[in-house]
Amino acid sequence: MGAELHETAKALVAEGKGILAADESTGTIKKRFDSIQLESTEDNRRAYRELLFTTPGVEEYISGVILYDETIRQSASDGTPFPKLLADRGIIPGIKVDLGAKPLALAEGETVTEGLDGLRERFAEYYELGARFSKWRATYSIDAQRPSEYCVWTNAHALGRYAALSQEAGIVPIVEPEVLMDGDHSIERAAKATGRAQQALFTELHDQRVDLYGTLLKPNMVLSGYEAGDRAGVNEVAEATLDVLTRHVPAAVPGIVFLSGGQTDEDATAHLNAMNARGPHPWELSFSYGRALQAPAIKSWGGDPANVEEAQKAFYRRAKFNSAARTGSYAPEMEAAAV
Ligand code: 5MM
Repeated sequence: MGAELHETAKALVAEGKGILAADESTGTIKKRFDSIQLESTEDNRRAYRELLFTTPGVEEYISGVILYDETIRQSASDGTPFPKLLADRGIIPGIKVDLGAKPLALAEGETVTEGLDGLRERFAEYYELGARFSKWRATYSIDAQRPSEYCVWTNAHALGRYAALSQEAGIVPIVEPEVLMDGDHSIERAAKATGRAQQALFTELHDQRVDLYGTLLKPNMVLSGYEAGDRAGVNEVAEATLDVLTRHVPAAVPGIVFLSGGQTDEDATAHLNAMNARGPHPWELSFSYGRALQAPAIKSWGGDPANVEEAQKAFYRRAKFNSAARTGSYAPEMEAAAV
């Protein structure tokens, strides 16, 4: 089983490829649809995911897709189940298994991610449905008192339990400790909090016998708070993020797949590019973007079947640019050129 996990983890960060996070829960996808004045019905959600998953040529840049519980059970309009449709194109199906970040008891303003109860049985079912990797996201806020050590360790412990169960089921875990960038904090503060969360996470993964060669890390980049006055530029972000990763992420981890966390799509690409331009690194540096891969596509689509082709082109473009960012060969001027 170890060998299979290692192969899957490596395939997810294969040269020039990254992951599409299409695991928006029902509440989150409703917010995305609200922005295009579209009702969030099951069929609209299905149609939107079909648009993404059938984008011509995107398999050149996308190694895997993170699905949501509803989506892994849905099918394309020709009746092909989504996991099969993806696997037939050489894209690995994945599944988000956490049940969301909930208020952490006795810790105002902090959260703990739920979903461990019954997880072994859910993993067995997801494996049958075709999932070969999974994801669990913990969130941490920054302010004068936060993140607390209590929040950091509670989430690290849950991430460890999740990752161990995932590997037991033959499914590669993607551990996602997301330090949120809301607030006016400095990039130094973000670096400290991000490093702290990662250090605790790798302690728990080690103690809970998780095989790092069969695990991927999905971290935030280290940025100034979104409301900070003088925000750090691309080079500073790349250097601060690399510094934190070098200090806290063991080289046994085959790949680091960043989240975009509310950055503009172009910023998310430029930051990844700047980090890879400073390579080689001990791990592959790739992407697992939700918003930064989908934002232009959802806008072009607007819920109208007549716009499917345009929307697919928009998604393809972002996938292609992020693929270029994997080798440090992206340039912002490419945005102006037709793809
Ligand atoms: C796509 O958003 C995912 C699901 O979020 P909810 O569970 O809150 O609905 C999220 O986990 C996502 O996979 C990551 O946070 C990365 O997405 P972004 O948009 O930050 O790149």
